[in-house]
Amino acid sequence: MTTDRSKELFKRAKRVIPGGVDSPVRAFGSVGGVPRFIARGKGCRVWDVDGNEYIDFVGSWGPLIAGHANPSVLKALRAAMALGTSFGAPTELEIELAEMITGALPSVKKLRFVSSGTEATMSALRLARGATGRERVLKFEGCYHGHVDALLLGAGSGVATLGIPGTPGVPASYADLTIQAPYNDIGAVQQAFERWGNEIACVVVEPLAGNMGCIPPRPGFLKALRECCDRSGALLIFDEVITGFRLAWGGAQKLYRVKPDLTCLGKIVGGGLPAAAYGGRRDLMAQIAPEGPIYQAGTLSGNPLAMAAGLATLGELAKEGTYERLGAISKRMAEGLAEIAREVGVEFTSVAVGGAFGFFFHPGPVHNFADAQQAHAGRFKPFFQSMLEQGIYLAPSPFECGFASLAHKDRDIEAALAAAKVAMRKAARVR
Ligand code: KE4
Repeated sequence: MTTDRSKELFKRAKRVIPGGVDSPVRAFGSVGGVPRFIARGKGCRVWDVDGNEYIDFVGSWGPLIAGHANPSVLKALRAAMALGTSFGAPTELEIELAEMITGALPSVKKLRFVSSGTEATMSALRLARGATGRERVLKFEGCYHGHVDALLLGAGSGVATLGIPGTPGVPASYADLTIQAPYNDIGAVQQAFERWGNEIACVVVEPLAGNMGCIPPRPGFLKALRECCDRSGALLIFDEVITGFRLAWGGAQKLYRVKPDLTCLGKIVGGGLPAAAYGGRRDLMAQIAPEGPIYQAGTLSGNPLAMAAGLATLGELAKEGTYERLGAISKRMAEGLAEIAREVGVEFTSVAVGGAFGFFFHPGPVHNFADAQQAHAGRFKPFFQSMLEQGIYLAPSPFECGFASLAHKDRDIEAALAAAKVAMRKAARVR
């Protein structure tokens, strides 16, 4: 496989864009080799600038659940573009998408569109602090909620501790207001509430963690968070930027039957264009300007092209049998990879929930970030590179998810598993 053009573009990009990429994970830092510059996509496949074809399990990190260049999405976009691209004024499209989302998620009575998941979580945090008059927030180690200062913390310590900045540029005073606990550790959460209960504005959680690999909530974990928040007057925020419309039509909150006070959405709701949203209880959303005093704004919020792409994508997902199909794809991938690992004799664990799947070179179980970090450090990279060489595009990090789409056919899954037979042997060579 030649990657000369990607190499050349990467060199050129690094002269004008930090690291040559517009988001760090795209630089292949944890897997090495040449990041592929993508020329085009169609269905579940993408082609790089050297003409190499890949079956894509990243789907732009989740949004392309209906597949690349989906005909319905393109048709909606063409119609919207013909009318203009942005007005900075209300349009009917944003009402239609808001009605569709609030119809799908009963806990979301009202919502506000923004342009990225980061904006959604940042705004939800400000709303929680403004509505409760409290300043502390509680998050979980290994959960990622976008590059929000208050949520970019350093590694946790296995118990609930006050955060330290996870990157230069975040003031210690911001991190100090954030408590971090291990995911799935309700004891640590209860200790945090015993110590800081009436200071905690909110708990923000990925109801299924997708940024430390794919780690589902343990039975009762989300319900226990709900109970801690109810007892203390803190708000429960579900960051469903990944899980929203991927795990079920009603998201993780439908699947796990726990009702948050606020929900953050992104990725799929924009159908591949920049759109995200935060929403929830009517009394909370009423506090957002101009209805209420808590300020939040955005030039391109509710952009009509993004609304059109989001509406068309959700329209595809609303069809009969969607989540059965997505679930079957993820399950086949997770089980197929595990079977291959067993045949090759490699310690491996995998999981599939709705349209998301993940795996670790780890005997399992993996319930939190500390477990995930115990995975074999040297096996993901050769596995990833071999899959890529064979035309299978996985997320270039062991701490991400695999994303199924409606465009993946059985033959695509079987091709990926055939490639995995070779890739797993490459991984097994690393002792
Ligand atoms: P954006 O600001 O990237 O649109 O969304 C931030 C975000 C918020 N919440 C969750 C649960 C997320 O997963 C994300 C972003 N996800 C990452 C990868 N898992 C996006 C890829 C990237 O950073 O380039």
